[in-house]
Amino acid sequence: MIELKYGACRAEPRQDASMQRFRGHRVGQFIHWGLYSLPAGRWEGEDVEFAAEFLPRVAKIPQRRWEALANDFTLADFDAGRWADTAVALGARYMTVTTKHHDGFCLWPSAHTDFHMGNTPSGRDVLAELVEAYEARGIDVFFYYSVLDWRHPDWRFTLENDGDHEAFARYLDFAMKQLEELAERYPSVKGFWFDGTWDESVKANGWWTWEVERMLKARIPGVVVNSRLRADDFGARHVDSNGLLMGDYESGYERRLPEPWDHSVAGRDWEACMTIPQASWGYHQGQWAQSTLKHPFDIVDMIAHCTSLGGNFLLNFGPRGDGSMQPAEAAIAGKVGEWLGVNGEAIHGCGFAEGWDYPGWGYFTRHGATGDVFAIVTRVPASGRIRLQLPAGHSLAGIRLLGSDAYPFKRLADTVFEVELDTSRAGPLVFALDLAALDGSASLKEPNPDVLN
Ligand code: H76
Repeated sequence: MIELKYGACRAEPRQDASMQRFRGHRVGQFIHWGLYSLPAGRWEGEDVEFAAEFLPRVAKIPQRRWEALANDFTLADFDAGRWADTAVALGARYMTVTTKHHDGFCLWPSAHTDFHMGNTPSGRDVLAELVEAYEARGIDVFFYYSVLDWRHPDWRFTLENDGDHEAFARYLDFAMKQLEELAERYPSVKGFWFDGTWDESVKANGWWTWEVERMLKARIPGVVVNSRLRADDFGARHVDSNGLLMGDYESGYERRLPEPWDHSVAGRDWEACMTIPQASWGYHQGQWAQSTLKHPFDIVDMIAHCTSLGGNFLLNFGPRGDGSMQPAEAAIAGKVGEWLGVNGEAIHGCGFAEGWDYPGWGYFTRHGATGDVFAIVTRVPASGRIRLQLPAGHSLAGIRLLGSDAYPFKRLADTVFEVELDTSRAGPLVFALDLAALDGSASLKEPNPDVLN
């Protein structure tokens, strides 16, 4: 073990009530909303085919013109309750909102900058409105905060000289004050999702990331912090120089998921975040983004995929500049939520099913260590049938199709069963397995010689 001052705070996953609550959520709603939602990927009549929230950098927009967008941020059609309703429709249990993205614009009236929602025509504290609306519906609220800040004069990507060090020290002080302010103004926040921490400047200041985690945890009991915040004494990120996870859960899965057979990820808490279009987090009005929206059942597949490996799935929404949700995204939320309404018992509160091999046709999930096991069928085999290969010592007493009733199945061997799928039903089928102990010859599973290498 290397001696670290600013490494991981613990070796094992947190087991306190706040962490268990977060872990049980499994489905969250991510929201990217800021000045970039107004131009929505188009500048001077041209679509800029890149993530909409990067528009000021990619289109090299002069700072004054970007800031002038604040005058048009009138909230003509913003209603926090309607956003929260889409989260309810989705079946989300938590919501993570961009309090400040890379352009530095803040959704709350920060005392530490003028560049915030309080200085737009409405002057409203939309963050307070969101916290209230979501919590009123029983949905936990998390804050996204970008440490990277393109606007702040003291931000540095690298630290080349004394001037850079001094400036960046002032920047870190500013960001710390903003975070203290968020914790103080919105004490019911359940966690923080840090971004923009990959630059050399932040990596050279691991102490600050450690201090942020400590400060937030001192002020907000139970608060949950993502690994992306953190760097250690040597600039190692997410995982410290001793291989221990920093923060409370691994947040590196962005627009990608672990391989479904990679059971090694199940030993940690983690979360994947995902866009609905191919590659924009902020609302992008162009065909480039709008032609790539994911099918709701492919999103369901990803939710099941994450749950089966003990991870949460954070699905992003990009509301429009006037404050309204994109109708297409709201419709997708409704479709995913319809599926969760029937099948949510295989997702919420569920996780990795120890001892169950990845089945190829979908995923196994389990409620707790000993609760129900579910088979979620996201890829119907050409035969229209799936094989259920049970761990050694188990037998199958029955199966139940969620949203329906007991379902027929066939025994092929002691621990192998076959199910002919009803392919007339829309969306992935889920079976709850009624397991029984295998009598007598409870066999040890033999190693497969083909995979011994
Ligand atoms: C790069 C980058 C950022 N990280 C994602 C979660 C979005 O916020 C994107 O802009």
